[in-house]
Amino acid sequence: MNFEKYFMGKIRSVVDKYGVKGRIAVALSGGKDSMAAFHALTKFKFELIPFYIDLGIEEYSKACMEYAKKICDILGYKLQIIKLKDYGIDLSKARKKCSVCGTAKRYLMNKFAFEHDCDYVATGHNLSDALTFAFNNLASVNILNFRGMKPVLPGNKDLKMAGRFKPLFYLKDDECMEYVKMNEIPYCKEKCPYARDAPTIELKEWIHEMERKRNGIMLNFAKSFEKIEEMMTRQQKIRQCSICGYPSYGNICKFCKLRRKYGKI
Ligand code: Q46
Ligand code: ZN
Repeated sequence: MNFEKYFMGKIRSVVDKYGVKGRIAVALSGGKDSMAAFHALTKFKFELIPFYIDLGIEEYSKACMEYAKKICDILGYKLQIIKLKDYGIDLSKARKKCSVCGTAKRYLMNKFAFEHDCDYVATGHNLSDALTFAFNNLASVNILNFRGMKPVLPGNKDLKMAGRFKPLFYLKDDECMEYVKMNEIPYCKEKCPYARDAPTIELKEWIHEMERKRNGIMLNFAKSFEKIEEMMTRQQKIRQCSICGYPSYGNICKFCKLRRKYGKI
């Protein structure tokens, strides 16, 4: 089987298994994975709405946005842009930058998808990222964060919650890179200046090392984690945030708490 067929087959297996269809908001970060995901999704019969979240991180965010615009020009789409600054959040002033950034991205992706009447928001998370995230949580006894170890999570319109779709869930880092190269997809090679998460980089290397020794182990890990996620009877109730009305585990969602902290609510 040629590589393109193999790559598209992995995405199709997710689409078919979970019956993904309809309007999909595609979160572009400018990096190789989201660009690859977007490029591949254009070959399906979806209605795609690409968007970019400008995190306001110096030159890095500008460079990434240029690449996101470039791929949209190539594929004939208009890029929509959301600015974190408009919500009163300045990452340069945040102490735990990645944690604030992660909460904001999750929130804004969902909000964008919901407001644009999309069934899902698609992201570029691949198999290597998913496993690194899972092992990192295991290493910190953070079992609840297992939620998300699935390529598709259903939405809930009543809770203003769009579905989540990770088309590259069964594809490794190097496979995404190969797809990008084969299709001459432009992407931003710069790293976020706030990225300094050495332990997760080491974890990722360790996972890839295991894969070199035992081909297929990554896919098996992912399948096992997916089963555990399905079996976990985590009945943490999702409700609506009393301030913004979007999904929340508590009375007030994490994003509104952030905005409160930064004095915009
Ligand atoms: S979380 Fe942290 Fe990333 Fe946000 S602040 Fe940069 S490194 S971009 S995936
Ligand atoms: Zn809220």
